[in-house]
Amino acid sequence: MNAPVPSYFGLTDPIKYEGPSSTNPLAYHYYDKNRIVAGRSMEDHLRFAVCYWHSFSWPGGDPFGGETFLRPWMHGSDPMAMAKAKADVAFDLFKLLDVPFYTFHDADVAPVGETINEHLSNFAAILDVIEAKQSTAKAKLLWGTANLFSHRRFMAGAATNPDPDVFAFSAATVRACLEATHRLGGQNYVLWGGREGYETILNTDIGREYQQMGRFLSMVVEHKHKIGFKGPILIEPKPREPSKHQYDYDVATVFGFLEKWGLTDDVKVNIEQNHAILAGHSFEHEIALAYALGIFGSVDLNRGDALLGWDTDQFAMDAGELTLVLHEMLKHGGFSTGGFNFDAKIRRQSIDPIDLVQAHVGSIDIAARALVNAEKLLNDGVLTKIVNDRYAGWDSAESQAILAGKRTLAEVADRAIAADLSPKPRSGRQEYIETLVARSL
Ligand code: XLS
Ligand code: NI
Ligand code: NI
Repeated sequence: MNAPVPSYFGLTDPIKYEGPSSTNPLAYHYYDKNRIVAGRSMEDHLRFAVCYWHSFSWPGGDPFGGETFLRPWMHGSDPMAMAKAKADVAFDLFKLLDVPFYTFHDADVAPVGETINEHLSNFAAILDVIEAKQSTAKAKLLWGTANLFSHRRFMAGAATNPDPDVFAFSAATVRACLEATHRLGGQNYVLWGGREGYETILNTDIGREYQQMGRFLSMVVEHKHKIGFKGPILIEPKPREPSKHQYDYDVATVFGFLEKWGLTDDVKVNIEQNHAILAGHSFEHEIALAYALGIFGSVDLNRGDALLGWDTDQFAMDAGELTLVLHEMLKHGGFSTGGFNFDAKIRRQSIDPIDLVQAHVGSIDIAARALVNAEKLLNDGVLTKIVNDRYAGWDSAESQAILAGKRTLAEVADRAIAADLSPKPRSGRQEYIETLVARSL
């Protein structure tokens, strides 16, 4: 399979905005990229990225059956030619969707090598191809990352592997991917902990593994400064799958780890909806907490299935959930270097080329609609007022003195006793607030 396949999707013109009354399923009904919402264009707010792995490298398999998609670029005898054909299709989709960004792992774009030198030379060759394509494309790199989990050498982890040779192999891979990201002008660099975790305590020394992981991350940050890469390193929390105990469980866990290693200035989080719910949290909880802790970075936009306990990575289509997420984001000014990356895969029965286009168009549209809803909620100010009123007591001079460390426990206690306090419970008004949100959708 050598020939490029620019017409794979059967479309030539980029998807256009046609407005809410359009009946064209392949048009944007809400995503009007130049429309200004809360002071920024929709395109600049939402910063959509198409991911390489699910969209171009995943064949549609599940534990019971193999590929269903039969992508032409995944069949052939020359892996380099196949990688080039894949890049043609990928940049074709970026253009059709008219998105500003894309994302990849080394293993998505180039053939995986057996030795580190073979691996790096494959990657270097494809990097030239990608760089040339990007130079004439609108889509730029939102983030790059390394796949340190698919090959069997990583079955016991990468940085946390009991074998230091795997640690070194991983270091060589991450250095190459970080430098490639820098060369392509990528805005962030992502580390998902893949197999940084364990299956059974019977063969595991957690103390060593944490230390290895901390040192690895610190080395990545040191190298980022050395080469002058300005973007943040992003850790992507995930609680389970593939390993039973994943060390980057959720935003709170990652924050504790970053604090221990003194890395909160350089490392932020890439939050994924499906990972949030696998951790027993909501999407908006993880977003709000990351902002509160000062480590919000980027978002992998997808959704899990409420009835399935694994990472189904479906395309996000829930306007209600996205409205809450975007409301949290707008309160804090939204993305800086991050964006909404479609870490999402179409279902394995969606075998027509156009299904890949439709999935992105639908999810882009719903996120755009949610952005408008969120702006309205924010401008109405009702939710902000409810929360501000609820905490108003903490704005007093005395309360602020407590928080600033100017009062002791005894002083606060004595004041309570002197005033003979008897706090009056107040309604949380949850159903009223839920009604306001539901009516706005
Ligand atoms: C897997 C992760 C992965 C990261 C990048 O569950 O979401 O896709 O986003 O390695
Ligand atoms: Ni992800
Ligand atoms: Ni996922």
